[in-house]
Amino acid sequence: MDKKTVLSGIQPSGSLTLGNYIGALRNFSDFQNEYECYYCIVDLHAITVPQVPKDLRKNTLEVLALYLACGLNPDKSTIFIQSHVHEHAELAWVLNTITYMGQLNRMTQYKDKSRKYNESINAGLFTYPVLMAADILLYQADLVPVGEDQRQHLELARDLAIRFNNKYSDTFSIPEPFIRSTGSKIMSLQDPSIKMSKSDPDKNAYILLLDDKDTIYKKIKRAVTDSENHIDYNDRQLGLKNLIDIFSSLTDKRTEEIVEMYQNKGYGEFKDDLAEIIIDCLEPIQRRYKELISDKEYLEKIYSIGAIKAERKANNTLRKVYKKVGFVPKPDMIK
Ligand code: AQP
Repeated sequence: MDKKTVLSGIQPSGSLTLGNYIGALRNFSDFQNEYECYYCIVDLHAITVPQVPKDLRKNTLEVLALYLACGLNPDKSTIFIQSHVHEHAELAWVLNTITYMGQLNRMTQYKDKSRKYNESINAGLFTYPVLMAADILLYQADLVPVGEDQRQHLELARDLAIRFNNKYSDTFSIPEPFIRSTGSKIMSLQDPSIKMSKSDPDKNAYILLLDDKDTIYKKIKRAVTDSENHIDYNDRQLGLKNLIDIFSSLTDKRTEEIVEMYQNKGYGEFKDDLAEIIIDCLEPIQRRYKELISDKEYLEKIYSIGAIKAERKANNTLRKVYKKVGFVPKPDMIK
């Protein structure tokens, strides 16, 4: 039987956070044995908000090294850089023509980001979810591991796949999101009403996968809690709830168990233990990352092979799409 396909990606729009790890990256390697996996670094998405070119290049390699350090195996998964596979932009164009403006207007990420970057709102930011649909549909993905914030974009990808299939005949698989019940939305450590984001201007709002021990310890100590001074998991104590979610995600302990463990103990002790748990989780990743990031030749080999493998599958889908919409096939001699 054919293996089902998994696809996911992360933007190299900064250094990766614990939110990116818990919500998405840590799940990636789980699929490698049973699925055909495609994991990309979505640099085309990253330029929908302002980027410094040399930082974008650096961050792209950093994300690649982190993918590998977090357990992605290039012999099992296809790991590539989105801009190396031109089919993404081409399929996005075709999908743009069957996407309703009203659907894009409803996207909460677009609303949030256009508030945040109000001086540089561009058409790319608006059509970002269409490009994401193209990323997914090109590989005929069945499953897409993402954080909760991407659920709405996944819905659009499903919608566009169904619309295209109905209009032109069966072409795309209909993707399902894979979103865990715990840790799918890690919140800012400074404002637990908003998501932890790598582009947050407040460095204390997030923990980076590459933060050193002292920094992690300090950021957890400074994390906003409340004055109730009683460990509990509820919507009144949102800061604490978020910290318990992080604890639970990294230890696989249920939130009730954690609350029980810290009855009659102070926030200080809880935070000390949490910082230790995060440090222990990140330590082996950071060690492996340091080796990988200094071996540029190896990284280049990985993303070159990845691009060839990804393009093979992407091109196969795009050719079908072009044929179905009525484009004249390109003669072999100019392929
Ligand atoms: N706080 C989070 N909790 C759980 N999952 C999260 N993800 C992001 N933040 C959290 C998941 O990480 C994957 C990659 O995200 P992305 O970089 O492609 O885009 P994003 O969701 O916009 O992430 P950021 O960190 O907030 O980036 P910026 O600041 O550049 O916008 C996705 O699966 C996402 O759900």
